[in-house]
Amino acid sequence: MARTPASRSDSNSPADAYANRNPGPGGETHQTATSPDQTLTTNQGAPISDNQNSLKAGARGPTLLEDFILREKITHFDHERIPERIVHARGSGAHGYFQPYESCAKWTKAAFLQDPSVQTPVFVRFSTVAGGAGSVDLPRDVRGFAVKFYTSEGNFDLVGNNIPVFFIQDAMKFPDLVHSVKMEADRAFPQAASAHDTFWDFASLSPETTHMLLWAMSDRAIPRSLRMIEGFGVHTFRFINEAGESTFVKFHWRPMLGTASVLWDEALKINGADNDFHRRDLWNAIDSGDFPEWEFSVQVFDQATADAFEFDILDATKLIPEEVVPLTKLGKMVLNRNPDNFFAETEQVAFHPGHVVPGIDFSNDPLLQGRLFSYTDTQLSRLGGPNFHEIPVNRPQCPMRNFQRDGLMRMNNPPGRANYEPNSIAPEGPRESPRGFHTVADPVEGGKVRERSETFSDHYSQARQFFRSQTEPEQQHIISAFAFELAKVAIVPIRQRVLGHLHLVEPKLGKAVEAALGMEGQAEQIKPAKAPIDLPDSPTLSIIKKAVPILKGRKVGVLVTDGADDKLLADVRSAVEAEGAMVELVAPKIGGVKTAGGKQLPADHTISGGPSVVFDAVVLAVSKDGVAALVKEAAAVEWVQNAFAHLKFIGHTSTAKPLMDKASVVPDAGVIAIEGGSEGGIDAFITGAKTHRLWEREPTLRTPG
Ligand code: HDD
Repeated sequence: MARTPASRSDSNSPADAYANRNPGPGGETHQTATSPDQTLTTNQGAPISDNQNSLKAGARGPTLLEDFILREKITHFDHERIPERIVHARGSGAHGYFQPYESCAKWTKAAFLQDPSVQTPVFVRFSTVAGGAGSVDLPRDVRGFAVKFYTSEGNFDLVGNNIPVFFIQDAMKFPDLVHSVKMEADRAFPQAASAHDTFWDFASLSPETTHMLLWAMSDRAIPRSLRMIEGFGVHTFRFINEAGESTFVKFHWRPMLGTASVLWDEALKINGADNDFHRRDLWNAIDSGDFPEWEFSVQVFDQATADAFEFDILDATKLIPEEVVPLTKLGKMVLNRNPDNFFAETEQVAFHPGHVVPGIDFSNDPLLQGRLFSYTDTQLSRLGGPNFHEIPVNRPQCPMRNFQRDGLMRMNNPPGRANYEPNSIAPEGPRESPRGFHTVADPVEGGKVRERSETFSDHYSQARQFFRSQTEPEQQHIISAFAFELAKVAIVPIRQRVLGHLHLVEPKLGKAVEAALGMEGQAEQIKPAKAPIDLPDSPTLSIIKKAVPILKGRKVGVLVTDGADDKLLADVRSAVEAEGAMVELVAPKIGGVKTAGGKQLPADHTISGGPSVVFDAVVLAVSKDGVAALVKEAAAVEWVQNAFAHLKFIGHTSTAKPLMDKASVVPDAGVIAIEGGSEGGIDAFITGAKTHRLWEREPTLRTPG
């Protein structure tokens, strides 16, 4: 499992790259070079004899317009890009499957939730929201979590996020929200950042954003790995069973590796060290057979529960605490195959909350209702026409037949005269079926109004509940995040308005952010539409409170020099790998080091190329001679300094002491001598590393701001 990045890229041999590994959902083959004849051809299939030189009038003469091979190649290249998604432009995809634990027939007739022996193929795309396609992986941002289930009764797209609530309550506000958070209109910066005037201007003038802002300023918005994020359908949906009975449902994904985040200072540095940090992590995990998994869970509730709830279940800025309606686990999703081609699959995949199947239906949530229009509309311009459902990654993997015809880029070739229905000339069909999709006959009444329901008007109570439910370190991070973002807001009254909202959420929060900004007493007085109420704490809203000790899926960086102890290195590696984690060696030179036993060990990274921010825990396995050079090396000192500042567990040899002293490492429970003795040892290091961070260290190192 512990394959090095070098060995991974070696596996991308031309033979692999050309292998026709993706026959497409319909089993059709795509043109590849797997045929015995490897001849390079044009798109029309004409063989090419020279792919290096254009056709010229004489070796030094002008290029001829006649060169159809050159023109085809350049024309195709000129059109290789399509408009990037207006939001969620940067994404990473993977294939896998979903399998239910047992039949969910009592709630839903959805075909993929009936039989525990049936695996339903899925394609998942994770994304950041605000940044462009080439932006960094670790901005402070919401993560998209979109799953396409290729069920036997059509595609079901669960187009969610890693945060269970949303910024706005009505789709009417989505363009404003997105305009405000993306690069500012005149200057085209900042890229992939909410820390600027326009976002906070909009947010502070839209009190409904408050609850989501608390989540966005929490560690949820800087995940350690896409394999460690939760996912939420956000809206209330409906399950419908065979009897036509409807229940409300909220969808949840829970990562089997636990939910985990990085620290903000670490996120900033990771973006510099490896701006593909999440994309690479997901790809490498799947490539090495360490398949990420999530449990699919639901909160199912009836009308009586909905009526008793303090908030409106149609309001996407509210969640239902797990303590109120517990989660029921329905099954597991495993991602076990990387895309063959990023563009064909991850870029062209078209999700849509309106892609539902019999057994699943919508609620009247006005945000969801607006989304039902937006997603098809955006694919029309993004993918160029109405036939995007024929692109292999979007195609259903069940029979798909109707009388829709033609249009740009039509791929299938329907035979016959019958392109209408009813018809008598094609008795073989297709025809309507009682099994077909039936919308719940939910009664509707009322005048045509442009109004926000009064039941949507409490914007602070759940934000308060979220803040109060966090541990002390998590609260400090939220305070710091607000201070960081607002410090980038140049227009002072905007800052003051935000502070006013924070006071309504929780005076402790408002005051702490004021203090961190050096703006004591400057909050604007804001009159809430509805006074907040105190709700019971919900411990499941905290990442730290529900953290489980686990090292699986993590990476331990081992700093080595010439003369490193062979046995110690081998013992560290086997202890880490026994936990399902991975070791990578960091050395002064990429050629590696010569161990005390005379063995040449290749390195995975140089010190500046593999800074400690990309690891979950570190080991300093340096020799006495080796350390003398490292203390004079700024990158090595910073490597150790950062590991300590980011609260990581540090295992070390006694010979590493000069380097730790130079890096101002103060001995604490997270600094562990791995050579053993009465305390410490590799086991103690592993036990500590499984808890990921020594939170007690943090107050000794930083104050909010
Ligand atoms: Fe959206 C993409 C999730 C509200 C309009 N959205 C998009 C993606 C995700 C979400 C994960 C990326 C899908 C992919 O990977 O291709 N969006 C959400 C969630 C929302 C939400 C969880 C609130 C609960 N979105 C929302 C609203 C609108 C849109 C209210 C418009 C009225 N979203 C879009 C879009 C996108 C999109 C513009 C851009 C690219 C795409 O659809 O395919 O149509």
